[in-house]
Amino acid sequence: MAAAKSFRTEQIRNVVVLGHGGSGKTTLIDAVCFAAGTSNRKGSVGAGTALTMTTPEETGHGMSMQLTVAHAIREGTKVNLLDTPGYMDFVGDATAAARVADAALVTASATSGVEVGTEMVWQLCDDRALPRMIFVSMMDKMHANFGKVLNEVREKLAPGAIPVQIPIGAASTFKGVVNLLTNNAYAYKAGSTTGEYEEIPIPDEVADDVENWQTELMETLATTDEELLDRYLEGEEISLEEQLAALAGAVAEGEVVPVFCGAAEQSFGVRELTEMMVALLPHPGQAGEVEATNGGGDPVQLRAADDESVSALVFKTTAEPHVGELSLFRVYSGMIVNGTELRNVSRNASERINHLAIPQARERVDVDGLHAGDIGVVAKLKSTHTNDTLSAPTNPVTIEGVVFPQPDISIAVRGAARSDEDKLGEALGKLHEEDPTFAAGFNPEIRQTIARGMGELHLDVQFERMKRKYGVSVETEPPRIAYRETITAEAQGQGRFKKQTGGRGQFGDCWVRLRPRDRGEGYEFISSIKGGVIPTKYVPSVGRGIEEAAAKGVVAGYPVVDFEAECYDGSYHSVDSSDIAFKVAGSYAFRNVAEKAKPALLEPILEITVTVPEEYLGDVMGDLNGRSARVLGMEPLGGKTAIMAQVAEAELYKYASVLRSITQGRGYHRRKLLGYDLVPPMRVEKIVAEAAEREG
Ligand SMILES: Nc1nc2c(ncn2[C@@H]2O[C@H](COP(=O)(O)OP(=O)(O)OP(=O)(O)O)[C@@H](O)[C@H]2O)c(=O)[nH]1
Ligand SMILES: [Mg+2]
Repeated sequence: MAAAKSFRTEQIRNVVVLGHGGSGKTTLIDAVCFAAGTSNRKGSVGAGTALTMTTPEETGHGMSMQLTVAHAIREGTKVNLLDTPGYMDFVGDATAAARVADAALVTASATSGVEVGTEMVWQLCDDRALPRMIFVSMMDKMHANFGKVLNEVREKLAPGAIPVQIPIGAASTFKGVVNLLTNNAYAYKAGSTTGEYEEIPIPDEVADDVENWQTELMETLATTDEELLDRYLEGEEISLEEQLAALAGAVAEGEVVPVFCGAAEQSFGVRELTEMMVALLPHPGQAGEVEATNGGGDPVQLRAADDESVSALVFKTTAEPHVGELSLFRVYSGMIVNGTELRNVSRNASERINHLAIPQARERVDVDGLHAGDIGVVAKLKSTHTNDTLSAPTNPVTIEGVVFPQPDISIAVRGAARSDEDKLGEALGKLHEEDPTFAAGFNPEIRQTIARGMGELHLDVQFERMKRKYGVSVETEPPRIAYRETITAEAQGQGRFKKQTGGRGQFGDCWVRLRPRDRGEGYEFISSIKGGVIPTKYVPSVGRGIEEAAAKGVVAGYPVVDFEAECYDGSYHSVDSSDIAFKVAGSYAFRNVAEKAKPALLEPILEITVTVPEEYLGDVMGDLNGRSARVLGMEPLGGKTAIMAQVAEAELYKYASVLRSITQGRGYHRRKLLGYDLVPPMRVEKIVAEAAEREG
């Protein structure tokens, strides 16, 4: 694409588009950009051609899976639209997009209204105090009901929601809207892909509604400003400009949430929506200052103005074959021009910014410069990662990064073939680079590579990506549990090591008593050797031998913990004894005695905090019971209930997914290791059998 002119701060809007999965975000952005002429085809989600669906995984699954930035230009103002996935597994990218936007457009479908995901994204906006507007989408769908959705919005999300447009007709009779501010009615031209319309007289069927809503809207606006209120009460005319200014002010304060409607698939309503985003949402310079830390560690405020020193936050990194790595960033202060050298404080590196561009989904549109507040994209930065700050070398600052949610679903992975296994570590690292809510690492205790993500679909899609982009195929299995072993009775016995080879032999002999200790007390070695039956210098070697042997227990090969070993007798040879010989003798003693000391399996016990809305409490408790959890208590927590419980890790496989489905995605849990406890007898056999199978 040809180089675009750059956009001044006042000509920029950064709008994150959020909503429940399938509520029409991607279709809307496609239609908005096509109608604005910044996209050259009218795409569709179903055909995999929508502007902001850029990866085969997204087109394959028919849903957005990562944040994608596109822009529309209306009368010289560029509206950056950050498309986000609605499906909760991909909430990491929605969080990142909300972090760098100055306002939000929340979609709710005219048939499904406010859903779980709508409430979740509303919370994301609340966290950032984002000004927002609502688009009631899919007005053309069967059973579309604007009034019902509006009521739900007012009840569940925002009492201050108020329509600025109301629809004319619904479902198959949906044909246009009335703008309550201008008092104009528009009928869309059927078959127009760019949202063309003609002005019509206000139809009788909506006349009453128009009047009622107009009164409410005017009263709401009047109460935002005393002077406006006086004039309104005196029956004075209030101009459209004044109304828009009052509304924009109330939106910025979060007092009013204007509601719009349309049918993006037919491009109905998209032009006006774009105009209203320009008129009602703040530009970066109005969006408030952002706190950062300067080189000396002191807080500084960043202001979206060109005359400030440059700072920008990288909020997303993508890597596609043949394109390479791309970094999306938001300029928080100052202006970036092509060729600028910027400092990356966290990596202690410099980056030269060449081929500066603004993102249009998968395309990059070259620009000479980016003004304060804009969103840009550059390729092939050397050392910069997501959440790094780039700033002027003379005035380095660090902006607090996106706080990504912690991945809490784990699965073990291994390369499907030897060649996959070799490349696995690197590929997993690259996936993490692109998506901080995905992480993986080798756990030496259970000898598995564990991948963690936000949900099962999230993990599946990561493995699809890994295969497509890096040619690495994996097989998955449940993560193993890090069992331990202990002894439950006192026992004693001998460990004797004697070896005669050619010249000098090896000799060590010890008598050892093992005693159980309480949970968490660990291993202790004591010596009660008297009369030098084992020379003092060799005694610690017995202890080390026992400790090393205890790394592999006699029940199922797991580390043995919480016991005491007393070395109380033994013998030595003046020539053949050595440290190593006594170490071996110690290990023999351990193997021999542990068998007699009633060895037992221990399993990790976790303390979990499960947070759920009241209405799911019964179901969640029932499920916890089924997992033999010990409930310790309950506490109210901001409209929800937190349940504290102890439960064996083995009972928690896929718990996050189960909890999500019981609570329609609203419950979550945190876990931490509490300690170890004996495995109930009924489960021991299976664990032993599995261990034997693994050992081959
Ligand atoms: N009839 C009708 N269908 C629509 C309209 N807008 C979107 N759809 C359809 O609804 C489905 C979901 O739309 P998307 O645009 O993918 O929704 P989304 O919010 O981006 O979904 P996620 O990315 O999964 O969060 C697709 O099949 C669209 O074709 C509309 O205005 N009218
Ligand atoms: Mg989408």
